[in-house]
Amino acid sequence: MWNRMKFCGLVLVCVIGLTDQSQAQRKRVVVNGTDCTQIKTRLPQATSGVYVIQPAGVKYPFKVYCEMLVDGGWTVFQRRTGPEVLFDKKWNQYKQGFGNLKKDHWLGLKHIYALTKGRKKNSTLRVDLWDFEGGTAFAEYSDFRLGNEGEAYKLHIGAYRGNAGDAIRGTYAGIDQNGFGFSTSDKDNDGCSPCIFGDIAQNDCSFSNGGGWWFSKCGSADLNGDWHPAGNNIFWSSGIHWKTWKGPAPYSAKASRMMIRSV
Ligand SMILES: *[C@@H]1O[C@H](CO)[C@@H](O)[C@H](O)[C@H]1NC(C)=O
Ligand SMILES: *[C@@H]1O[C@H](CO)[C@@H](O)[C@H](O)[C@H]1NC(C)=O
Ligand SMILES: [Ca+2]
Repeated sequence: MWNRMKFCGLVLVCVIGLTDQSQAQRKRVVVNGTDCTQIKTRLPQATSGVYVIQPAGVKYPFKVYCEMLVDGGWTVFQRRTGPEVLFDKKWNQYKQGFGNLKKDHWLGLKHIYALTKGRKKNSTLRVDLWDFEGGTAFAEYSDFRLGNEGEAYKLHIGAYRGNAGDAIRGTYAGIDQNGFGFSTSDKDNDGCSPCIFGDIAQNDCSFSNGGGWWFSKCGSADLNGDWHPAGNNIFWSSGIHWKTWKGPAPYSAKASRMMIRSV
């Protein structure tokens, strides 16, 4: 270190050299892996919790909650369990993320994009749902990825499997959310201008359904609406809805979780 400083011609160069070095040191200490799947593969005894990850090709590390299950490490990007964290938020908050990683949160579209971008990336999306009667259901999709911000983080999913039904593709034709951009109350990509539902003309799915989502003529899935308590959780237009699982009366789930595993 002393030698380096002694031979530095310019003070500026010395300062840059030192800054670079301390950043490299900080990274070596803090980053646990490229995603939760890699952390679990490298260290099978790793337990569920908050980790720092840095996907390949992404400049900045960020924190995520890893669900370490027997079938691998899953990077959680959405969790709902109660009313504390409001999901009625605008575009920038859905982009950056909000909530508490250990509890209810949305990881952020820019982070989900970072986790799934790149030609060689192949991620599985898993949706877990809990009802108020003790039941659970899940949906899994292969080939999950998002478009970039210029494409409004449009949703791409492949084949479905599970027992919750394929609510992303919808309970009837023409409301498939696959391929649709993300909408919030201040960013409209919902395909309604307006949509006609019975005698209601609907312009803004984000406003009526609540929260941000990949709405397509609204559609059958929206896990970012308002959370409702037991006994008062049916018939709300804004809820935690997966209508291929519970319907046709809109049933708002007790809890939900969305997460990805790299293949
Ligand atoms: C993750 O990184 C933190 C901070 O460097 C470290 O304390 C922890 O042991 C790491 N966890 C694993 C599973 O590698
Ligand atoms: C991604 O992985 C799934 C499951 O292994 C496979 O079925 C699918 O064909 C893969 N897709 C691509 C584009 O490689
Ligand atoms: Ca609209």
